Amino acid sequence: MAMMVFLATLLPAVLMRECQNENDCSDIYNPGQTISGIYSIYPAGDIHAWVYCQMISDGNDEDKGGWTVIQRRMDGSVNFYRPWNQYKKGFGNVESEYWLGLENMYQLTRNRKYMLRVDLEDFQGNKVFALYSSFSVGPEADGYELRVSGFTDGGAGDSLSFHDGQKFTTLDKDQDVHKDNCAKMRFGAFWYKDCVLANLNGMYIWGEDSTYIAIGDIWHSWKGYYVGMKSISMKIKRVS
Ligand SMILES: [Ca+2]
Repeated sequence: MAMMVFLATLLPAVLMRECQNENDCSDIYNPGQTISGIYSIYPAGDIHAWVYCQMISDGNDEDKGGWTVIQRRMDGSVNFYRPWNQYKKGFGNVESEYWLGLENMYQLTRNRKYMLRVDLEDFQGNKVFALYSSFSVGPEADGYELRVSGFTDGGAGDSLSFHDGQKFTTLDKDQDVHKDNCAKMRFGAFWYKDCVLANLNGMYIWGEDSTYIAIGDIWHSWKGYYVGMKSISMKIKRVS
């Protein structure tokens, strides 16, 4: 309770609710809450997490609803080159850049069906997205394996299906199929294969930089290996 009061003082614009029945932003949206902002959720029913809920978007009808943002980049303010325990539990600032955490993603998707939308924006203000009708993350015992399918193109092209079925790799935990550690080679952490078409947790390189291949927060099918995004959000919504 003291923490709630503290946060309410610190962030007057932040919306907060406290209810353990709310597993994700869909639960918060459905009763009629339509304002995007920071909310409290319980991915596993008992473990608490703060999250950004995108309630109304600038997209079309199928994009409306309670989207739970599981990853967000917008200004390079948070360092995403982090070890396994950080990617497991989550890190960053929920009001700006953050990673919700692999364990939370597993708990959310283990018993419920979700779609995934990846929104991208470049430094010229162009916006595209990629939609996947099915998204889940496996348990830690399986390396938090990514399962993603059912691509629909929103202008971004498909750079994520390549990573389907891969385990998560960080700088200190190599679970990719490359002989070396892809997280170290690409300065990120991801469901790398041999290594990457989508390096969404890569370095924030402020646009185009061809010094090293694919180290930025890139999405190959839209901008290639050398153009980092200005903003990214990975968000999930329950499929009824
Ligand atoms: Ca490897």
